[in-house]
Order: sequence, then C-alpha cells, then structure tokens
Amino acid sequence: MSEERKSALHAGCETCPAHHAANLKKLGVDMENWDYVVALAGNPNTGKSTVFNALTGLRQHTGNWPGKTVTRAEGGFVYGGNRYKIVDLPGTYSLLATSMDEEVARDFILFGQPDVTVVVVDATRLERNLNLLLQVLEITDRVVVCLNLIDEAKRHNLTIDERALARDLGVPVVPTSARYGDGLERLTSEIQSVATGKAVLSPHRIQSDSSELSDAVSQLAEQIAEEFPGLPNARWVALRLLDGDSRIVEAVRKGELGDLTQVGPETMAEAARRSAG
Ligand SMILES: Nc1nc2c(ncn2[C@@H]2O[C@H](COP(=O)(O)OP(=O)(O)OP(=O)(O)O)[C@@H](O)[C@H]2O)c(=O)[nH]1
Ligand SMILES: [Mg+2]
Repeated sequence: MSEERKSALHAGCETCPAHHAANLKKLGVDMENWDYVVALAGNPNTGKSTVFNALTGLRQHTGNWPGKTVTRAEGGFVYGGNRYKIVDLPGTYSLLATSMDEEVARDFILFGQPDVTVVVVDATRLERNLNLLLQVLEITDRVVVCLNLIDEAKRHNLTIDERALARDLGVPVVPTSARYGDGLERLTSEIQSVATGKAVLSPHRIQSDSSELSDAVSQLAEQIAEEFPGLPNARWVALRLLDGDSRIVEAVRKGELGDLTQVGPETMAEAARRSAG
C-alpha cells in the first residue's frame, strides 16, 4: 500500500468517532442536562467501577474482592457530541435480589429506565455471568455486553468467540481489559449506537412453552399496568409476583412499586462524607 494511501486511511481512523480517543471527554460529577443514562451492571468483581472510572475520570473504589460498591454512584462523560450520565451499580448475581446492595442494582436496572444497560461480564467465568445477563435481556433490549478481563482470559489460554456470542445473544459484545483501557473506545461507540437508536437489537429471549404461564403473566401484567401506569417491565413484575418475590409483593401491596425508582443516588460527595465520618 502506498504511503499516501496509508496516511489517508490513518486520517480516516482519527476522525471516526469509534477510533478517536480525544472524542471521549470525562466529565467527573458534572452531569447536568444529560442526553442518555447508562447503567453499569454485572456480577461482583467484574470491573464495573474500573470501567466507570475510566469513562468519567472519577475514583470510585475498586479492589480485588466482591462487594466493594454498595450504593450507586453517578458520573458523566461526553461522547460523539452527546452527554451521558453513567451509573455504577453494586455487583449482583441475579435480578432476584437477596441483599440490600443487590436490591440497589436490581431496582435501578428495572425501574430507573436507563437508555442503555452495559452488562460487564468476567471473560474467565462466562458461564456463571450469563445468568444475570440473560435476566437483563428479559427486561430490556438496550444492552451492550462488556466482555471484561480479556487479558486474564488470555493468560489462562481461554479464547472466546465474541462474534458468535454477540450473534447468539442478539446484542453487541465488546472485549475489554478495563484496567489497561483496552476496548473502551469501542465500548463507548457501541453505547452510543444503542443509545441513539442507530443499532436496533433483537436480544435472545428464553422461550416458555407453557401457555398457562404466559396466559397468567399476560393477565397479571395487564392489571399491574392499570394500577401503575407508566411502569416499565410490567411483565417482569408479573413473573416475580407469581414466583413470590417478597419485596415486589410488598411494593405492590403498599402501592409503592413506582417509588422504587425515586430513591436518590448517593453522590460522590455524600459517599466521601459517609466514609469519612
Ligand atoms: N487484569 C484485569 N483486572 C481488572 C480488569 N478490570 C478490572 N480489574 C480489576 O478487578 C478488580 C475488581 O474491579 P472493580 O472495578 O472494583 O470491580 P466491580 O465490578 O466494580 O466490583 P463490585 O463493586 O464489588 O461489584 C480490581 O482489582 C480491578 O483493578 C481487567 O480488565 N483486567
Ligand atoms: Mg464496583
């Protein structure tokens, strides 16, 4: 290839938002007037806060043990001309939350109405991580998978066919090593495509062949939607009720289902004050 052509190609890369590092502007806690909200979900210890810090320039606590993030933290970044508010959530193994911090994550994914949910998965423990991912895909089709700890996977001689995974799941899969900043450009670019509606996804849904169950869910979901107008995921709430999820049962009984979204986030300043005193 001629030198001229090479440099033309290179210039093309530099102006393309997907490859232009300077295109990302970290906003720290300044996230007024955002265009889109992005939630960072995933099992404990998969690198969510590391991704959050890399995109916002903030310093959410990270460390090599699960359960470091216990409340939700928010920060901002600008990418491709849009302002994003990104929400770092506590790790959770499932949306059937059993602990307080899992509930924080669950409530935000379900009721916070994020424009994009990034599910950060551990590439060295993919099978275990798929549980939460498949649950999230049941309730929203605006998902990007961040296949993190790729460096660790390589170290263990694990290779993942991320294209096949993306095809089977029906959503973008981006391999990353967040600790080293690898893959984060593409991650932000996929977030942008999903947020702006450029990418329309058709995620994998688990098929239920029980018509009794689907009839019961439809019937109940209709009643829930009537009682709580504007509530997203009425079908999911119906499923949880049928399964006897005590927190959801209580929220419905007390008429507080809509209020689950109203819990304010803990700001970085509040978190600092809390840990200081
Ligand atoms: N080798 C490697 N380590 C990583 C990578 N991403 C994150 N880590 C490390 O993994 C550990 C956990 O990262 P965190 O960002 O705290 O994980 P988290 O998902 O926020 O954890 P919880 O808040 O407990 O759910 C930290 O020691 C990070 O430095 C990566 O891509 N490669
Ligand atoms: Mg964390």
